Amino acid sequence: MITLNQFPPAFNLPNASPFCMKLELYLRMAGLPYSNRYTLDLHRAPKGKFPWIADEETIVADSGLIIDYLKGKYGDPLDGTLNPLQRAQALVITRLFEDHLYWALLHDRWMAAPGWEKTRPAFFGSLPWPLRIIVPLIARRGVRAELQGHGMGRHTPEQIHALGVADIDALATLLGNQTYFLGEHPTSTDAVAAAFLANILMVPFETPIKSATAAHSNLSAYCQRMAQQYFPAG
Ligand SMILES: N[C@@H](CCC(=O)N[C@@H](CS)C(=O)NCC(=O)O)C(=O)O
Repeated sequence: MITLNQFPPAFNLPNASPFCMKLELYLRMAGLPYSNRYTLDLHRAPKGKFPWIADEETIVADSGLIIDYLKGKYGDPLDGTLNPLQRAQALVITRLFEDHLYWALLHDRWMAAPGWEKTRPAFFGSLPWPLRIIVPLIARRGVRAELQGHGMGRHTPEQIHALGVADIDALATLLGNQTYFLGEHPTSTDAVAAAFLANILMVPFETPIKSATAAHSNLSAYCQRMAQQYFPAG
């Protein structure tokens, strides 16, 4: 049995980490049995980040590398028949979500006041005092440094929002009137897309990127469809 190690759920999402939600969604889409282990302890995480899995004796970290491992061991029911163009599209879409849009999302949650007001209690509210006060300050300092390191954090909030909205507009065009991002069949790219879009649309605070996403009726309908299909109870 696969054990999925991830943060506890927050914001009424299966997971408020888009990478964790992506992997859980992938496991459901691929029909692989798993159990969740919710934890805040990053010390045991092989790369210091969530998600990571234990599959009997095998430990794998990083959502993308875990999916590669799962495909190798259990087969590839979602992406096995993709053609080279679709594989290239999958890579580009995944990189856009994970290596660009993610950083705008991170800014809105951790740096912008409306997001931080909700993020702090949602992520750290269960900690005992005084950790409840200290840990968010340290974590926020770490995220600020990461945003600076990536470069997104060096832009003004207006520039960050313009960059994120441009990503969302491009993604809405790519989805068009298809049922899934690569056509009429779900693929692992939809695990990425649905997890990131839900983590933008379902958070309890308003951002220009959230408004832009909601304004694209194809993206919001897609999110609802994916949630109903793979997280019907949630
Ligand atoms: N490339 C990694 C990214 C994972 C990642 O960034 N996880 C974040 C949560 S969204 C994390 O664990 N952050 C904790 C930290 O950096 O201390 C993956 O695909 O799994």
